[in-house]
Amino acid sequence: MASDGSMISGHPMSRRRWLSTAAAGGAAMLAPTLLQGQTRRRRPNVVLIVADDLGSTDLGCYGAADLPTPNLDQLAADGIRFTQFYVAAPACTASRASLLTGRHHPRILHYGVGLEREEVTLAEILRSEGYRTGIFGKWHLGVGPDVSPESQGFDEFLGFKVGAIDNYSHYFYWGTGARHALWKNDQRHAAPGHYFPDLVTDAALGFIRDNQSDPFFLYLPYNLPHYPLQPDPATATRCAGIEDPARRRYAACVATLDDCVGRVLRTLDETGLRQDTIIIFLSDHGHSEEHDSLGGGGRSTPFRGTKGTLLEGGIRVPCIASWPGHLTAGGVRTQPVPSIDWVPTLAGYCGASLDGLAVDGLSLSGLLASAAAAPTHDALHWVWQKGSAVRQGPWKLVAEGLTDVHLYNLDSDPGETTDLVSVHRNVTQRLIELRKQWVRRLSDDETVRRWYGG
Ligand SMILES: [Ca+2]
Repeated sequence: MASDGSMISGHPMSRRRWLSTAAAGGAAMLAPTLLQGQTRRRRPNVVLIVADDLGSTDLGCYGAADLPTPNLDQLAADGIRFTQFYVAAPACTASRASLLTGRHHPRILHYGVGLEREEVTLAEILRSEGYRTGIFGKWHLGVGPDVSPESQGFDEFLGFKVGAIDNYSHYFYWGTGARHALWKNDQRHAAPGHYFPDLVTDAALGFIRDNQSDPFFLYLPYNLPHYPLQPDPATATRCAGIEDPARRRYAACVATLDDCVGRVLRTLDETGLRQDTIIIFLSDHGHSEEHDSLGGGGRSTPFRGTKGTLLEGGIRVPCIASWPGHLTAGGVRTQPVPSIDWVPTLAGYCGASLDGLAVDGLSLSGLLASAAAAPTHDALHWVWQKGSAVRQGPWKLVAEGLTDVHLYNLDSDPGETTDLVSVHRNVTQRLIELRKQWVRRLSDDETVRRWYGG
């Protein structure tokens, strides 16, 4: 997914150079405050909560009446809910990489390794402004020391770096054998028997309490409702009445996630930090129907598609933004919004400069302030494996390779059921041309050439 390309130009300055420049700027900014002893208005905290494989409409506030999600529903009631929010890719790593950098994923991933060491994350951007940074949960942007959370701007880390673990033994099960996968900062960490969602929520609450007097960035990528489907047993009883066993297992995992988010929200209330805290919640992509998800259970109704597809059910996700006193309570935004816009938006709210960084996202501050604001981008783009998609206005082109092309009108056909290629040939050609232009611009990027083996 990407913008219309207007911001795609040039390469970012080297990471080391940007960080040293930012550090000098941050120190210059802080010095007068310290010297004059003035009380400056507190900069907002940022709490970024990511669900793992949560379906496009799988919250009560998105119409899923059978899922008990009171805390996330309340968060939406207290803030702004997006109805056309798009992640960068229908898979974990690419989606998270773009979310944390504000850049198109083909530019920033070293395939098989992780997020490029040179990329500058939101954690680095905010830390350069004096923020304390913590990640508790699933990293999944690389396992080596050069691509670990601590090398990408996080002061504190508790969690795992791979795609999925057992929630009690903390072992990774994919590949050729089981391996212990729990880390605390740069060290292996043993906590056998401790339920992982509770472990990371406890760490998050400690982080909030420890940083009450200074701004912080708390990144909470939960591993729920991702398989293995291991909900909190007590929470699961609340979903016992759901007839379909796959939906029941999935619902219990979503309810467990909602309980964890509720604990974070209560702690922000108890510490008096809620008014000073921007909370963003989103899913990393649509629900899974992979073999290990035991029949799925997630839904994207009225959309079609799942994790791994560029149909709406793969890339359109729930997203909520809350900042009491700053963002309208109970607001709804219907404009198409890409996840790359959060980095410039949050950097702006936190007073952080992006000078020298070639960020592809655009600030949502105008759109958050006004429901009538124009969309931030003229067109959105996605590329995933051999597939690609372009959205402009109501039109969406979905292609597999260069010749298998489909056109849908999302206003009249959100389920992407009626292919209009033969009816609207001009629109089809226009979107194909937009895709060509975008790929051409991306192809100038060295990382993209590596991604595609060019
Ligand atoms: Ca995922």
